[in-house]
Amino acid sequence: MLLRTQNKDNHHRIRSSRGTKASMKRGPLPPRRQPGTQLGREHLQFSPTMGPLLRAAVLCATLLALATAGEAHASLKGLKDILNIFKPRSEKDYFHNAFEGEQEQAIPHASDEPQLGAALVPGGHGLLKVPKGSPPTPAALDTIVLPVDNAAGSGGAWSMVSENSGVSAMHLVIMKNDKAIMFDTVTTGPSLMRLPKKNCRLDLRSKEPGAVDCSAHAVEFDYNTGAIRPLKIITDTWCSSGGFDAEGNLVQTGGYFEGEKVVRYLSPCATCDWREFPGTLAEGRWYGTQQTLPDGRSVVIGGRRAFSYEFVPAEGQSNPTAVPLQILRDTTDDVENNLYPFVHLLPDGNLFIFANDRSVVVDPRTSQVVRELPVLPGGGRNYPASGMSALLPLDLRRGDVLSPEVIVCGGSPKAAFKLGETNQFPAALRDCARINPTKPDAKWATDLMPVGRTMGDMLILPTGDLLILNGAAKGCSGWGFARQPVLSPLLYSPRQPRGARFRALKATTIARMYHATSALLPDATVLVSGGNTNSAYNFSGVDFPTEVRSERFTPPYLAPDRAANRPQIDAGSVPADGMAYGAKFTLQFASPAAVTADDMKVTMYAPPFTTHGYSMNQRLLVLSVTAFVANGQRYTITVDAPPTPELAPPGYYLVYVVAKGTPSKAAWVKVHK
Ligand SMILES: [Cu+2]
Repeated sequence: MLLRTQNKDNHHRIRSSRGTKASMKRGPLPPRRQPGTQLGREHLQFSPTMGPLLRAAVLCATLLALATAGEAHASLKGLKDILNIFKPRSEKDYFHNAFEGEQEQAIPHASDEPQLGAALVPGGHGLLKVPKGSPPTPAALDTIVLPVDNAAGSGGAWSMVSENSGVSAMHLVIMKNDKAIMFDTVTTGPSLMRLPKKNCRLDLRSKEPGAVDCSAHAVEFDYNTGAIRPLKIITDTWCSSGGFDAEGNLVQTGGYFEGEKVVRYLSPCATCDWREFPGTLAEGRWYGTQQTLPDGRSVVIGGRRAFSYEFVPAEGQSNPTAVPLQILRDTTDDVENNLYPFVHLLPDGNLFIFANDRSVVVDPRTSQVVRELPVLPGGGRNYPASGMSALLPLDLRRGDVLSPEVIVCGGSPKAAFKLGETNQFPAALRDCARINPTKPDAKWATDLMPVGRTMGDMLILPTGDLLILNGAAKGCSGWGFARQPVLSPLLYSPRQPRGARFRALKATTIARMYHATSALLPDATVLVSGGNTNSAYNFSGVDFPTEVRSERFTPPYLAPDRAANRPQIDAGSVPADGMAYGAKFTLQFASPAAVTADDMKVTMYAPPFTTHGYSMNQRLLVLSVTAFVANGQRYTITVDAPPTPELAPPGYYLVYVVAKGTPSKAAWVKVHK
């Protein structure tokens, strides 16, 4: 049976009733709450909705804007769709956005949990067994694996970190205490991890006041042992955003419904849990992008029907207003295609902001648009078209400060989401384009990936190469809207000439499309997790079961035949007071093979917040080596720290020593004034 929805801007539409068994038995729609309803914690309040007069004004303004923008020729139906996207949200709208009918709209409660068919894992401290799956469907077997070019050496290796991470990692981040934080949403229903009985979360959307939900929707995950610690999130983190402050605390913003204006904090410690501040943001940030600024603050940009940006205020404060950002309004098409905008902090302190197929440079200090860049033709690049983007490594030895480059790869044809509604899955985009946004006459330079990819992840590796992984060759983001998972990662070497930059690496066996994530680890391997193209945790009777397995990808640079090249940082030599802007930074390392200064690179990586195929705040700097002293197999290396916080906002970075292309394990280093 095909389920359809009337609402045109529902990106989490349910395709087939097969995938929603668990949710079918959910309770009825919870009663509507009035704005400002007290929810048991004095700072948990629903956001006020716009008054009818204001709504009418916005509608008129939108019509006028569309007409003057030359879109008056749009069909009435198309216009209705667009207006719907621009309409301010109401409570009704939230529920209809997410689920099918009233039966689908309620959040599941504790009594639904046995439906997962899972017994507790003995000694698993609340972990439920992964329910039995069903045989792979034809769609599941239709995958893309590219041949590995072994002439160039190893294609890397895959291994399993955990068969059961408890939650499916829609959001993934690595903390400075060497733990991963993985989280999902409270909207997805029961996960495979339970909160301790006395520490269940208040279910804000249950019809029974005081009802609790004992599913964990976030975990702290030890990527070395697979051990899990449940974390308690109260407000909904569905399709939210995040980054770090200067002290290495996770600052996490937005989400869905009662979560949309929330700012949450999580500190890196063995007993830390979320602290949540509803009502902090001026606008709801559902599918927004967060970026750390040179002053250590975070800026949050965009989100559904949020054509603005705002700075995360000090903890406990709130924002009265946001700063309008016209490009977000201008690039909203009838299925949006401009959510989770790509944002990169440029070396001059300006922000590059890419939405749909357009980009601008904005000065966040003056809120001026400094430059409009040329359109990138070919399709949509942001959610639900979901391409990839990164700021290419800033090589301070080469003067990349003056010519920073942004890369945007893949995505989907603009109509992909609409086509998905009728079971059509167009080929994802193959092109990869680069631009230097600081140049007044900047132009996109385009290259082609071996295969098209939507919902891929793009991580910068410690060597300065990029890793492209996860995603699909057909379709786009949304529940059940993609086909042909691409199982092969690609290595992208930005310094190679066009046409020689891509190399296919060893393929995984696990499809990871919608809501999958990955993260570079301090040991220079990559954690790959998540993936759920269903509306709830669903392990059988669907083309792509919910993924709770976490894998490790070991890139070719750590192949066994390169072990002798691997430098080892002497932890005791890493300055305890971190790295000050513009100062010399010295550390020692050992190397089994003899190395010279010419063999060496020292790089520093800002650990990103990854969700929906985009790693927010990711950046890599290659530092200038100013002294190199060999003493047997031990070496002392001195580099110049980045001179300004525009190059590297304050916070904790992973510093790698790279010898002949093989990175060490990293040291966490605090970068500060
Ligand atoms: Cu999502």
